[in-house]
Amino acid sequence: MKKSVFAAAAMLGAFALVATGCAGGAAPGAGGNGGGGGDDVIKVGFAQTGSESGWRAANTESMKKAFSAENGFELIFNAADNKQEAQISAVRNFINQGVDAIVIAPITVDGWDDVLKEAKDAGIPVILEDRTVSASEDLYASWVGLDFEQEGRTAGEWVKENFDGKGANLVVLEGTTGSSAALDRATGFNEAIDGTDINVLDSQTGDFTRDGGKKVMEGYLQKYGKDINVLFAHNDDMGLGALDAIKAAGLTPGKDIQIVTIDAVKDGMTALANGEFNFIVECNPLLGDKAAELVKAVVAGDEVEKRTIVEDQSFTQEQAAEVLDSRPY
Ligand code: GZL
Repeated sequence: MKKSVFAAAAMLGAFALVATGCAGGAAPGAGGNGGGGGDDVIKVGFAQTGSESGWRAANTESMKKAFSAENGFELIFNAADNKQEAQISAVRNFINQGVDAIVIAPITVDGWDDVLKEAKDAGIPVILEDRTVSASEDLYASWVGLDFEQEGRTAGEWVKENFDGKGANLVVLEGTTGSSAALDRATGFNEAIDGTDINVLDSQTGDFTRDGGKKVMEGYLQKYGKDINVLFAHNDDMGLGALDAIKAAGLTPGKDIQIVTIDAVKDGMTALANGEFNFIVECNPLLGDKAAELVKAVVAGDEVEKRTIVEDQSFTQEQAAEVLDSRPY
């Protein structure tokens, strides 16, 4: 696609709930050196984290569906196997290919300043989806994602409501170390249980994977056994891996050890409906349409909101049973 030179303009940051337009100008770095098929096709490089969880599979499907040829895109997709260096080099490749825009689901918050500056210098706008970065906001055009801190807070409020005053022992399966999802969920959760008598026995990363959750839970069970009353897993997949370990230890998940997780993917909601999980906070992975809308607007030099938060909800066992068959992912 040919690009006109966009007037450089600072983006006015604005916090938006479910995407509302606000003042702004051409995105940082807009007006790159072009690329892609015909005049109107937008060539986009998408740097995905990898394929670590059911949530990631649903997010990838949503992104590929939105950035389709029929929607006017040529998509170059890269999954970085949850490795930050591989993801950064994928972004560098997109820059070298002269794409029209780059979308990133950043594995961790840090390490992005240099490559984002390279994209800006090349005149290629960057949109973040899902997780966030610590780099300056003027290095990317917009971000669409979820309120991870609120997700953690909602999970913590459920634990407080059900376990405060009982001297309960809790263990935590953390998400990928250094990811905004893990950092912010921990912040929200810890704020919610602060001041209660809930005792956090241990907190280690399972890297958002089922295998990671199973291995860490096996260690917890060897160390603490029946003393564990509650498990908070930063995502469904680690909770699902922990189920195997809990059953192998002769305990009943959902009863001997109550489990609260975040995501609300199909397998997690099934475990909730059948009583193995006790509460799930949703984290909506269907971000593709909004990300595609932002890319089209930014490449056209239109105004875009700096941040778009997609709404989440939460589910009890009864609610999961009611909605399970109608869930979109
Ligand atoms: C959250 C996302 C997290 C999910 C995990 O938006 O980044 O990464 O909670 C996924 O399931 O692996």
